[in-house]
Amino acid sequence: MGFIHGACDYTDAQLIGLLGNTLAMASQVPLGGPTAGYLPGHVSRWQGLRGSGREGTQVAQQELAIQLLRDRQHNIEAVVSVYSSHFSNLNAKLTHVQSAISNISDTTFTNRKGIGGLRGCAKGRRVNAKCFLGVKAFETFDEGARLCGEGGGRLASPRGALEMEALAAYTKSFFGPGNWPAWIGVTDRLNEGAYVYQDGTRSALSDHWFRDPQLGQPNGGRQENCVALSTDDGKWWDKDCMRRMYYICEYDY
Ligand SMILES: [Ca+2]
Repeated sequence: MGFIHGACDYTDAQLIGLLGNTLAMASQVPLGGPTAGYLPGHVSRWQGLRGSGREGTQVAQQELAIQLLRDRQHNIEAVVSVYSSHFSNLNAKLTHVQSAISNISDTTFTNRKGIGGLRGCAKGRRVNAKCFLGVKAFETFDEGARLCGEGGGRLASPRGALEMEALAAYTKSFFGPGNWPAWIGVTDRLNEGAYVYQDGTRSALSDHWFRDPQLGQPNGGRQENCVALSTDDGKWWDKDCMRRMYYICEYDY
């Protein structure tokens, strides 16, 4: 935007220099006023000062230069005010855009959950308000969890005997024939011996571990902190989380 006053024909540096020059020249300026070209555009103001009878004095010169700086300052403040307003508007629009992106993200996650639930329940096995879906791809525990999450679900988290029985029956039919280990969403990574689901809640199941005089589970200590099912009998084994094996997702129904 342009400036209104003639004072703004000068830059700040020029005006400050002008004030210095004015003071320096004050003793040399004749009583007749500034010479032609000196303070261009402000001769009329100078002439107004002449009427006060102070022309040619140091005070008049200083007042004129100071007034020019004040005019300039006023215009700078006006410009700053306009830009502040623009920034305020931009900030409001940015907040609006961020809100829209957040809504889209929420909607996308909701859609993913919906699609995952439909797919999981169409191809997998429903029990209570969830559906289990086995995946025949070899992944680490964390990668399996991530892939289940991409579909809006999580690694299978059987809560209670009914869900555990349904999961065992489903995995036997889905992964069979044969016996495979498959990740479910239970670990004791944070606290050895304390088995929790991915949301941090404790597993209340207690009679699901594989029992054997030599190979009784869990037996891996701090080397094995993730739980896999054996797909022929649904028994739990603690395994090294970095091993790659089949995994089972669950989706909300
Ligand atoms: Ca462990």
